[in-house]
Amino acid sequence: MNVLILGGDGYLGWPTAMFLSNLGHNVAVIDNYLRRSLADELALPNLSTTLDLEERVSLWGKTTGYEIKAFVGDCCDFEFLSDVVNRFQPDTIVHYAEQPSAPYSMIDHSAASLTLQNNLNGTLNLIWAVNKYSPDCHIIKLGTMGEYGTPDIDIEEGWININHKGREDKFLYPRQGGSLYHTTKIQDTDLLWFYVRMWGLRVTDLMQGPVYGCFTDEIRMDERLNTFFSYDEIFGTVLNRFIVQAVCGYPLTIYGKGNQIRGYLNLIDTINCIKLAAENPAEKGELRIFNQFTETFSVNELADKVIEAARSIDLDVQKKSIQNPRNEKEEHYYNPAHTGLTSIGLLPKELTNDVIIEMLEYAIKHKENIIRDNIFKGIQWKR
Ligand code: USQ
Repeated sequence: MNVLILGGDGYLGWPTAMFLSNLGHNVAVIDNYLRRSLADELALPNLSTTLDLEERVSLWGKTTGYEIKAFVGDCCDFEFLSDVVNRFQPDTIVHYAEQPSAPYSMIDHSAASLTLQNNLNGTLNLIWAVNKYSPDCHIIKLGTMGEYGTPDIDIEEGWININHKGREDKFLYPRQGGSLYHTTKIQDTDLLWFYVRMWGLRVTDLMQGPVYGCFTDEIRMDERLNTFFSYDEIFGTVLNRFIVQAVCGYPLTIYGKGNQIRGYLNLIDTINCIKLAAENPAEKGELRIFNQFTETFSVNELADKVIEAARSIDLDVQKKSIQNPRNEKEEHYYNPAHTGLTSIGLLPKELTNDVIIEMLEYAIKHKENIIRDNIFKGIQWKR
């Protein structure tokens, strides 16, 4: 397949590009380095240095003999995106090219505006470029479990049948995002659903939970092929943050009561889910939705797992509840369905002691790069 990855320089985009390339697909990536420049502006470096896209594809070529084409440019530039879609003629487009951080979207008006404009215009441009130049192409869009929020009823896989006054119809499951970032993902889903109905596009929307991890088979080939590993309050997901906190003796930052439950998955499962979705495309005129996570944990459960694994390598780790900078429920019901991806072949990788220890060892190796002041700044979501 010709696979075009939007946001191919990111935490998930780059490992996905290598994985699909290594399977023999013809892969091209687009990125405008937004994620790197936001982190640079806020002085929030990764745990370890990462090559830029051009260096990455060059090293990938030397390591494997496979070519990944890199286009540096902005998906919000319609002419640029259309030109790449027209020239590359993708069978599948994986759309990661969004401002990916919920905390970033809550910093101030300018961050909110950037998030809204970047995420929605990029998705709109993609839809128009595909419809004009590659209408059979399968769009795989990264959504988020956070689109559903934490309702007091079971979360279905994208859709819900509603029986109202004796009549029944199927609707998108109700959405209620917990941050502006999550709200832009809801709006993405609405845009895609509108154009699926209007123009018969072929779309898979993946409702992904927080991802953890830093290794894939391809990264193991040469550590310079690594992906971002963020541990700061803005760009780090919670388990990656806890790993770094554990190795630098910073008490694990439990926000509030720590009973917030989310559906988590390993980076390896993310790239497998993309592969499975690409190999089993949605039908034309279908918006297919999968809930993309493998296990649910509360924040306290995650912290306890890190503490236990750390103890086995003689690291003494504490956890500490701090006032929650976010505006979220700290006690809630959470029972989301997630059978779609396993039904097309996903074999979930569990969060075992060994997985945590491998991440701890990676963080220990790069311990000298940890900037403790970046771990928690307490950016308030309430105004
Ligand atoms: N949390 C803590 N302590 C911390 C950091 C986070 O208790 O130091 C808590 C948060 O309050 C939240 C949970 O851990 O309840 C998860 O937080 P997170 O930062 O790992 O995840 P989130 O901000 O929701 O966003 C991440 C990704 C985003 C993706 C989303 C999936 O950055 O791109 O869409 O996970 S989900 O959360 O299911 O919406």
